[in-house]
Amino acid sequence: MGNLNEFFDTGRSTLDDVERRLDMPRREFLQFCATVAATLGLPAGAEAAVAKAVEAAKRPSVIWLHFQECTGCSESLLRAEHPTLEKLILDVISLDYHETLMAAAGHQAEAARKAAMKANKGKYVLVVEGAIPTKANGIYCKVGGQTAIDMLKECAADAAAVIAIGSCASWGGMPSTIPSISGADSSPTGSEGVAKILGKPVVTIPGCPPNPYNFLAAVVHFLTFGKLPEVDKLGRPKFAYSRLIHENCERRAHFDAGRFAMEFGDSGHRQGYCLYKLGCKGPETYANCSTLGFGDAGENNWPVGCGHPCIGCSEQGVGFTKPIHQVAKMLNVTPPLQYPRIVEEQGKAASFASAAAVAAVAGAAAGAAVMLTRNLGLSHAAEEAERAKAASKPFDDKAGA
Ligand code: FSX
Ligand code: SF4
Ligand code: F3S
Repeated sequence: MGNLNEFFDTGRSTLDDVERRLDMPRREFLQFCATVAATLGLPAGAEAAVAKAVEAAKRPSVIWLHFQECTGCSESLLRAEHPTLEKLILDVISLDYHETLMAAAGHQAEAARKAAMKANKGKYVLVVEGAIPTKANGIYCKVGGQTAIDMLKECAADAAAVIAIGSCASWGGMPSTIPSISGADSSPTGSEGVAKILGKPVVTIPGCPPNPYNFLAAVVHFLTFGKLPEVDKLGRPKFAYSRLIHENCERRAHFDAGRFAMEFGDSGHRQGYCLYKLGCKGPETYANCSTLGFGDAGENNWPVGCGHPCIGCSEQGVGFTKPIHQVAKMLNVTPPLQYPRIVEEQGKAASFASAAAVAAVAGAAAGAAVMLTRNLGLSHAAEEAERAKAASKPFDDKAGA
């Protein structure tokens, strides 16, 4: 994949143009550029370069395919409200084929796809949403009489770049779940991700649905630097997927102190304690949900922020595979940036002094491992204490309210 800037066709230039084109105040536009720059992990001041690139962008042609999925990826892109992500995405790319959004249907839609592929041969970006069924020669998903396998191969052949959006397209996602019946060794339709079908790596933006800013940031990176962002071995952009959710979770201090919600609705849950004991998969899931949030609905707008354990929807082998009640595997044990408060109403929190002493003597990672073991042990004790308390006393419904 070379420098794709050469494929863009029209020149556009000023902030006034953008304001008019998007019907969006320049302040909102600049705020959006700052958000994208921050998502990409660019240094302070980089929003100016992003703004310049989006202002002047020559829109790449995008062909967007849908296979086995729920259309949540497209929905998440089109449901952000402030600034209007939908306007921006439709402004920075030329969406030439998208089954859900296009007005055309049937033969007309197929003709539009073929025309876009021909007109932009070797230059278009192929975005794939949904898994590809492979059993029985792929007959479980057909569009216009063509199997998903064939359509994907046909469209990828002349694409300049391929992006798999969502967990389904990235690694099979929910459709690839193996049913828990005896003898089952694959999903009913043998669903696979895009890279597996094409036999080559592609950029993946997993999540069910993925955060729309991660997709948009990848596209804006492309516009700003003329290439897609750096990815890990699974094709995931490093700016979004290089850290565990657990590393930046707002409930992390509770985890480190051994303060856990034991049941949905208990006092710990109401006080915002860590959801590890409820099966949160943040410790084994790589994504930026805990720093980026979803949509534009304000604070805490991500699963854990709303009180639901992360199910690891972006992580192959975790999401849709491990049951929600199963506690997460601790992938790496790092010391927290700061230790939590010492005195708490519930549980037996570790003291700052003991935590710091262990970490200092045993070395940071080893110290954290000791604290982790200790706190998980303490949480069991706290759990027992809470159950005993609940058994002898009626539940206080106002706790933590
Ligand atoms: Fe749905 Fe997309 Fe999940 Fe899959 O998102 S939100 S089932 S990742 O392909 O439409
Ligand atoms: Fe957050 Fe989940 Fe980690 Fe607890 S286990 S700190 S809720 S990511
Ligand atoms: Fe999915 Fe977990 Fe993020 S469930 S949306 S990876 S918090």
